[in-house]
Amino acid sequence: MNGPRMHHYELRIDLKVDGQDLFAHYTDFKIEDESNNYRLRLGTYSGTIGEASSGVGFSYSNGHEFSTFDKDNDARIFSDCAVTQQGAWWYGNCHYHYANLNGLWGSKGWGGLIWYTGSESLIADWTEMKIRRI
Ligand SMILES: [Ca+2]
Repeated sequence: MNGPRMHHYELRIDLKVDGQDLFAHYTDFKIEDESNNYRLRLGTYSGTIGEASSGVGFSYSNGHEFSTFDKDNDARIFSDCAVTQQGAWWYGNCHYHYANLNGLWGSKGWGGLIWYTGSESLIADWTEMKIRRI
């Protein structure tokens, strides 16, 4: 084998929504290197928060590069989603409402810690992302 040994990680996201504890789990979690703008790679979802399809929730960000206010790596040509949504994230075409856990803490609206399940938009009061080597 050439190069460093590749380890595999799983990801768990915990959220508190209106006092209720919810979670999302992904079988694989990988962030590509700087030359790939820290592109996100996610495995299969399971959990209690809900993702009706792979295009919503955090799975929406799968395959997207990481954007910050000074590094616009999103798929939207004429704006910087990290600026307009006030938080760095793996944005695509600024569909921040699918999931944005780097939104404005304490905001109860679209700019908050939002998660779209496919049928409803949840605003979290608290979130935590944890990885574990598998
Ligand atoms: Ca852009």
